[in-house]
Amino acid sequence: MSVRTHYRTCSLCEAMCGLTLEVDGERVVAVRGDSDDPLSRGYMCPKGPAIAALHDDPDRLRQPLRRTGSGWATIGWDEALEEAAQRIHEVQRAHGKHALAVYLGNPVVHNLGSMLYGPSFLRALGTKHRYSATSVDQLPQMLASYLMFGHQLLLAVPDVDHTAHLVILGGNPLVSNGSIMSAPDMKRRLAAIRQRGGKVVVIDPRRTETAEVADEHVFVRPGSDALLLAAMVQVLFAEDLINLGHLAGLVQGLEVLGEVTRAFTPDRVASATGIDASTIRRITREIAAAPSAAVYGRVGVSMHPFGGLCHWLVNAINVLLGNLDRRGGAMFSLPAFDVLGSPPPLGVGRGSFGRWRSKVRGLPEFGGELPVATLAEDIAAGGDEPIRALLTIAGNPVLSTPNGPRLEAALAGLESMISIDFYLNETTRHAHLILPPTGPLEHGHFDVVFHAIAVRNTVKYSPAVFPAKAHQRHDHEILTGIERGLHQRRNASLATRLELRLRERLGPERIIALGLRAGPWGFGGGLRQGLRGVSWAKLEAAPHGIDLGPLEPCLPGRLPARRDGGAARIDLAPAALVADVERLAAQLLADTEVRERFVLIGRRQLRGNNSWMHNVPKLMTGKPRCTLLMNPSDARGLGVGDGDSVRVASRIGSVVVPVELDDGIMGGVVSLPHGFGHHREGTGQGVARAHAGVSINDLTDEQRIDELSGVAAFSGVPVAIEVVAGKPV
Ligand SMILES: Nc1nc2c(c(=O)[nH]1)N[C@H]1C(S)=C(S)[C@@H](COP(=O)(O)OP(=O)(O)OC[C@H]3O[C@@H](n4cnc5c(=O)[nH]c(N)nc54)[C@H](O)[C@@H]3O)O[C@H]1N2
Ligand SMILES: Nc1nc2c(c(=O)[nH]1)N[C@H]1C(S)=C(S)[C@@H](COP(=O)(O)OP(=O)(O)OC[C@H]3O[C@@H](n4cnc5c(=O)[nH]c(N)nc54)[C@H](O)[C@@H]3O)O[C@H]1N2
Ligand code: SF4
Ligand SMILES: [Mo]
Repeated sequence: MSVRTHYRTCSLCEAMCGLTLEVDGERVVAVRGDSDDPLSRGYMCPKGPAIAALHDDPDRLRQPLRRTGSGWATIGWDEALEEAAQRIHEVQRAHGKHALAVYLGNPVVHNLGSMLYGPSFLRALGTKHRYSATSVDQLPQMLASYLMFGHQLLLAVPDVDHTAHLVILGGNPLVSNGSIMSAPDMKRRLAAIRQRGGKVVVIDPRRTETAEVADEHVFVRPGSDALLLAAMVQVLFAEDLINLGHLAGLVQGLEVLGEVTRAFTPDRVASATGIDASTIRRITREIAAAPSAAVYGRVGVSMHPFGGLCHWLVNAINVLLGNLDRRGGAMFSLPAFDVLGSPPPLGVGRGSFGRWRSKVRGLPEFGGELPVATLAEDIAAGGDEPIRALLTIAGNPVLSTPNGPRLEAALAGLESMISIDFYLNETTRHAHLILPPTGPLEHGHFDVVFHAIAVRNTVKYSPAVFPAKAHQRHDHEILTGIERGLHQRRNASLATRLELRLRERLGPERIIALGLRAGPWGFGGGLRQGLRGVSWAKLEAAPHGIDLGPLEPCLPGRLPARRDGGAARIDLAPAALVADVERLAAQLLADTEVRERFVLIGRRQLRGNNSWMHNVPKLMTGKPRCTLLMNPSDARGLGVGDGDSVRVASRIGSVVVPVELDDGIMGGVVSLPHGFGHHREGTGQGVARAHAGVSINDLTDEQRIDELSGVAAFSGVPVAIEVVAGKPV
């Protein structure tokens, strides 16, 4: 057999690394970083080669499964799609359209077909019980963008390749490879900042891998960042450091921002944050004095009790110093397929907030979704509009959302559950029907989302490495297949059926081609790409991708017009955020009370990807990774040594886990990685089971949320720790 070479964007995380795959027949025989990829320039992480193992994994499902009395039966696609439509139809007819809940997992945003076909599919389902990984992740960041800039996807990305000063709060890009900042090879990019004479500061309860290569690391008490950021804003006002620069004519709410942060002086927040007042003043002054600077906050300040306030204040600091939309500051990408500039169905709408509320706690809808921290209680609530069925797409909420065990119990009681996923995991094992789509190498790939939040404008399409076999279906084909079944059962109008037919005929690639022509680098817009701009033909002729250059200033053009018809504005003091400051002030007062002995935070690992990819043998070699990081002085106090087992208990449950001593973690803070807990019966991932670990979300509390946004507050869950007699389990 002759070996073929394929160039491809890795779709496993946000970094979009270019991979070079050597393929022999049905097998990938070698994977290297593609040095000609304009974004990743040869970098890849250990998960890149693992894409080959995913392809070969014998545990990966390739045909639909139906639950039987004694296990699972393989069924054909026609039958499976009919059954899925029938199950959804029956539940919605009997109990109303909201009786179906949907959970969309993280890989949806990495899948071309799901991204383009998901929105219309969800509209066809018509349920307001939509949940997704957004509410255990970036929801507050999107909320801040929606309220301040007028669009949920106008997410500012640090211009790492030009900045003179980068401040990272609650992100560990050396391990996560950058998030809402697609930036492969962050180690080199951070080193370049320092080589240019710039500075990198990391603010984190743990001296992370990123902190190790930074100029300065500042410990912060988990959950206290909004106080720190408010104090930084206070310093900017008090010391007259504000310099709006080119943003001056665009900003409103400056005085209100100054007023509501006035009380949060560095001295007042020092004890609660664990950072002394002089350090807070100095790091703020340094940001203000830098020729350009970007403050960047990610999941550690997003899945946080004050996630919304954190991201508001991060944006505010960038605006107050004129660093938003300026080279070296926090900038906006301009993707060739413009998911935020295009109207639906090519693009995503500007957003919405609070149009409806969750059944029990009354938490607000955002962008058409409810916070997943409410899913289990919403199922249990019953009532007029009960949830009786669940559809999960590319998700594992039993391991990924707060209080997994409560959700697990709720799933067991559903009338119907359907999962679109190629693994039998801790969640899909509860389904009545599992519909497995093609794997990452079996469909074409174009990043619809991540080009919009990348540190450089590039564009790339990767065709399927292995064409799908007759017995396989892509995610978008599964979605349209179910939709068609629903149309038949609902006697849908001819127009509705024709619209679906058109979408089926088009396919994701043609939709991208249309979007590229209509987009900012297409006809008319992309002069630098030749007179005719970026087109599908050009993309196909450029297998490594096309470089569109560094991020460029784009305001005010990119700000959507206001709904009231007024001129576009950056709002520094949106009412919903200002109103939440009262809750922050209460946190400051509460700080004088006795503190919990320990608080729990999470961490990511280079060789893992949320709750999946623990079934790839090569990624699971070496010492067990699901350990509880603990500061040696805390360990001495408890009388535990490295490797000893402890029981960690929270309000909702307890787990037993080995301790790993780490002097890089703050005293009183312990850390567990998320996505483990593969011991549950009835899953189909043998390798993962052999490295089961425990799930951090058997400890996290679904009642602990950011009350503004409803995002799960994983940062700083109070836990008690006790030594387990005997040696490690
Ligand atoms: N305590 C704590 N909990 C967390 C986090 C944390 O830091 N701490 N992180 C949170 C974050 S940021 C996120 S994003 C969530 C992620 O959590 P989830 O949204 O549950 O997503 P994953 O764990 O990535 O689950 C992926 C599932 O998708 C399937 N899959 C992969 N690719 C495809 C595909 O192309 N199509 C389909 N149909 N299925 C596919 C895999 O087989 C796997 O079963 O976890 C969150 N949970
Ligand atoms: N290898 C790998 N890469 C991934 C993933 C993965 O599972 N594995 N997941 C992907 C996904 S879905 C996402 S969303 C991104 C996330 O990417 P990142 O946001 O970079 O996520 P983490 O690496 O979890 O870094 C979060 C940091 O926040 C810190 N932290 C915790 N609590 C607090 C707090 O209260 N305040 C502050 N200041 N810091 C706090 C933690 O110590 C940790 O260092 O990563 C993506 N990339
Ligand atoms: S960092 Fe790793 S997982 Fe992420 S895109 Fe690159 S190779 Fe893939
Ligand atoms: Mo995420």
